[in-house]
Amino acid sequence: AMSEGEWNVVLKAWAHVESDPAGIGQAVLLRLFADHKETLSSFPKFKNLSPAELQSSGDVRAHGLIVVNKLTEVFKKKGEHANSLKPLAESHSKKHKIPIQYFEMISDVIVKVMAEKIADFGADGQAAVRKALKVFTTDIGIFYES
Ligand code: MNH
Repeated sequence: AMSEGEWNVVLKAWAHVESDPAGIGQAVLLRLFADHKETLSSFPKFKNLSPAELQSSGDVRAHGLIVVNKLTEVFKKKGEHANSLKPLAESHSKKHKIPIQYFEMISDVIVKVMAEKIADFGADGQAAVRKALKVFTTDIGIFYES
């Protein structure tokens, strides 16, 4: 579990993401599709787009915003997030059929993109965000199995 202090470090770094949620969300999805091509097949809306079409797609940007906004909601709960994660786990396991490993991949990508976009995202900030995303993924995984 995460301490109050660790959550506060996460929220401080995440405030940079909240200042450009669509831009960062878009960058995260584009990086996910570039670095882990298999993840693209999970998106009926995107799987037939070329790399150039993905880059300029307003739909990709809109979905990036949805992803970031959900993480913002979850992180602000500082671990008391079961009510947010249960429906998310249910849709991703049963409807979208997303392997839980893909959540580990997007977590790595989120930290990478944040490190590139945020000037003062130091080792402690990175470690806290990495840990928060691990808690998030682990707790989703629990609902996947139940
Ligand atoms: Mn995901 C839809 C949040 C990771 C594939 N995702 C949604 C929705 C939210 C969301 C919110 C809309 C409501 C719903 O369907 O439940 N998703 C997230 C978050 C993460 C995430 C916060 C992790 C961070 N999602 C992933 C990963 C994949 C994925 C990883 C696949 C590689 N998500 C989807 C697909 C949809 C979706 C597919 C449905 C998109 C659509 O057709 O509109």
